[in-house]
Amino acid sequence: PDGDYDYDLIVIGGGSGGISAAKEAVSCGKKVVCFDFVKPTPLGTTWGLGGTCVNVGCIPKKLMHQAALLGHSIKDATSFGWDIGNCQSATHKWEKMVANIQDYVKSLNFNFRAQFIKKGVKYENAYASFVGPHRVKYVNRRSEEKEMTARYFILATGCRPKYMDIPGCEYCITSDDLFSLPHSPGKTLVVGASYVALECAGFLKSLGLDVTIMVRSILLRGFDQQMADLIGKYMEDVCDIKFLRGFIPTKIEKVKDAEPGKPGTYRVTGLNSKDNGDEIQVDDEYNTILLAIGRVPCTADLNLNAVGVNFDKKSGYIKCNERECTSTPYIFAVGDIVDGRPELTPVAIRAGKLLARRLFAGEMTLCDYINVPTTVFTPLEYGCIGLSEETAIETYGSHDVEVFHSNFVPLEWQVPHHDFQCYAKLVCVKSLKKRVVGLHIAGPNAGEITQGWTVAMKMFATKDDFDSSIGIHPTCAEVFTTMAVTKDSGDSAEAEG
Ligand code: FAD
Ligand code: NA7
Repeated sequence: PDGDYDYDLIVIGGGSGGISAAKEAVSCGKKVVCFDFVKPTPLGTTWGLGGTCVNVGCIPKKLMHQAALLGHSIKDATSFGWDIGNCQSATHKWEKMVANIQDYVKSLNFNFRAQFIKKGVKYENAYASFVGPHRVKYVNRRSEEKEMTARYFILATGCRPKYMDIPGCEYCITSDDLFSLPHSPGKTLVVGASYVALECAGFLKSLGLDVTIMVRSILLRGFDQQMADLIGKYMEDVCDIKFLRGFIPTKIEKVKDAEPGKPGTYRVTGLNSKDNGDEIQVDDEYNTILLAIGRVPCTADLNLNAVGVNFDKKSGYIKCNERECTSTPYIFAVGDIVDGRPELTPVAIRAGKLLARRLFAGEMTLCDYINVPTTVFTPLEYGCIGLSEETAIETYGSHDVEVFHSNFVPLEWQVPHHDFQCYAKLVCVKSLKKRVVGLHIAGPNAGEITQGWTVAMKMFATKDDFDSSIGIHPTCAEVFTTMAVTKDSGDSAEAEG
């Protein structure tokens, strides 16, 4: 390595951002070490190399969403002539799903370790924190402590779920426990209305469980609220998920102990903002209480004060400039811990890779955080790119924003007679030749649909560009090529056949 350091680069955190940066840095010929250590959850859950996405995020979540979709497909199949016995009473085996998904996750953990070996990244399964300039100490599972130095540092320690300070919180689980839970969660109360809360509630209900969501205020804060409400309506009306709106939990009591292979039973007391502040029992009992009330950046235990890295003491987020640099010139940060960045795996991967190339390959390209697409994998998927309608109006003024929209019922829903109206809209700015600044769709396969349009949005496509693109018939995605009705017109947004 350059100078008197042990390594050119120390990466703290072996998740989406850290692994990407470490691999790219060794490709540039540098000597690199990556620390990854998972502190167990209060329940004792822990996992292997790869971070949140692989172990307790995107991957197991999407696979459980797939398990849920298959359940619905089994039911639809009969309308298309399949005779699959008494499918209406098809039951789901949680244990089998979890075992197979966890086998796959373990294969990914193994692959990450194999890639590190092949590429020459040194992997340390140890918890790292700063002891002084350019120097960390690291502690492994056996509590052995060592120190190491490097020229540069990349922090990519990610976030972990928040817990609540209420009596009985110790009985709750989070998404960190759910995906490897050894038994079915049973009757479940999901607390929170973030995308994590709604996705988990969605697949649990579709797998046949009794599910209630406790919502403090609105669904999907930060997302387009018209779309959020539509997703909620589908979950409530079509999936039959119960919503307790305006509630927060205040107390959880154990009614019955968990037994091997079976969850316990807990009574939840909640406070309803509409009930004059009186505490009320929200339901008799739940087997599982899943907290999904937000996530906290893992920065508090890095001893950042020892190296002068500024971070928000309350939220834990680190402020970085456009080059991913912290307030200390040789320390950088990527991924979920960076203030104001979309908390998504592909964003962390791209930021880590570009940062390594700027540090070690003389490149200049910055990570572009504009028009990042995302999808919420609720039973009815919601995909979006760019601005919500609210943010577009805040940014450009309502006089300059035109929204084109369309309801549609997917062709594949017609034969089994699902009559829920899916919905898509394009948020355009009139003074920019109707540039599309927001694209939103709630419908089947929204994730797959949304990805492709990202290229168009990156190229500043206008409504005319969408109109002159030819659709693929019969698909849901073609809705974006035929949108003729504006919200302002007040005309029906129902698609014509
Ligand atoms: P992480 O992947 O969290 O990795 C950080 C790693 O650092 C962890 O392994 C951690 O244990 C380790 N670590 C922390 N501190 C230390 C230390 N001091 N020393 C050593 N190691 C340390 N994103 C999507 O794009 N699509 C999705 O569908 C999606 N679904 C999600 C579903 C859920 C339930 C959750 C929770 C997240 C989801 N995400 C999704 C978000 C995505 O997982 C994160 O944005 C991404 O993992 C962030 O990567 P990261 O590198 O910042 O951190
Ligand atoms: P968010 O987006 O931080 O949302 C947290 C959710 O949990 C939200 O619905 C909150 O309701 C709710 N919440 C928070 N505290 C409580 C308490 N004490 N009681 C009840 N409900 C509560 O969630 P994530 O961290 O999962 O999302 C991470 C990022 O991914 C986020 O930046 C998104 O942009 C994408 P509220 O709306 O505040 O009333």
